[in-house]
Amino acid sequence: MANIREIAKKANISIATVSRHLNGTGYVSEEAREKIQKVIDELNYTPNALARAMFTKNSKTIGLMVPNISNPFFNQMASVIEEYAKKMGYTIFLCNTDDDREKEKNYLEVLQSHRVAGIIASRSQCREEYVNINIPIIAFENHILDNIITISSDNYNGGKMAFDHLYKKGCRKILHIKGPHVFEATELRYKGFLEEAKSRNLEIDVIEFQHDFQVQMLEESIRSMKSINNYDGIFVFNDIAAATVMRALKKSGVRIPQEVQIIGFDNSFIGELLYPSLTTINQPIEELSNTIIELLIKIINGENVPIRDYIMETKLVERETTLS
Ligand code: XLF
Repeated sequence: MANIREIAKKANISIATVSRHLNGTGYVSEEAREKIQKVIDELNYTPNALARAMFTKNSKTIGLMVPNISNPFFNQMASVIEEYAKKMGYTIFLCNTDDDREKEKNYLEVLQSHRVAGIIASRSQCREEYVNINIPIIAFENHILDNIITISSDNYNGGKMAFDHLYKKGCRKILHIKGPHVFEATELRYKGFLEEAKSRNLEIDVIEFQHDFQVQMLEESIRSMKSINNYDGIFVFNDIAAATVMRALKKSGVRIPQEVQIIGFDNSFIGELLYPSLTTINQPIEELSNTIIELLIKIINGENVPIRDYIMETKLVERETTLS
């Protein structure tokens, strides 16, 4: 059987372009596509993964779509899922969607063409794109369709705990830096935080970040907040964004926690590496990840799994960015 190298040579196109075309990832011009396809037809070529999948009903592969591969929370999640999957005889096909609907749509097609056994869609930005997909799916955080299980942390309660902690530590001029409104999880954190502030009759300020973690953009947003130094307590929607906020504050000479106390959300590994170390709300990453993959494999194996929201408990982790 022909291989990629031969196809590339015969079509006079680079191996990388042929590979992008076969995997359905990245840009390939229409002209190149046509040339490659012509050679594929002539040589009767079938990509390996597909060839294997054609003999069995589907591959022993699970598609894991993460929204932001540079966020430590999703690194940790992917590692736990991969470990569990491996034990169960599956390999993971990792796709980074960048919270981009088009990218996610494209990956969905690629995963289907590779006949993956199941899909984990984290913080999905798509809905109707999933309607006719006949592959078991589990959603993390953002809901997709009524017949798809959604797993998440108790974000609402986490938001409440964050406020409660800052309040108990004496903060009265409080800012919440919330996540993009298309993230269901951070909307719930915001709601819980606001609800708790209302119950104490305290007005808080809120600003929204447009990205989960893109240092430059976060720093630009922070620079445009002239009054960031006026607060004595800040709740940031996740740990990685909190790290960027801390850096900006420290650069402008603000002392943490003496002048401003900070609380993040996730309890990803960077929290402990920061100085001062970050007080945060723990998302049970192991439990979340194990539940996601365990339920998905059950569905793949035809077991009956109740379709509902699975919500895992959050809890406060006190470190040095809040007063002891
Ligand atoms: O989607 C939310 C926002 O960022 C997710 O749980 C995270 O907290 C991960 O950092």
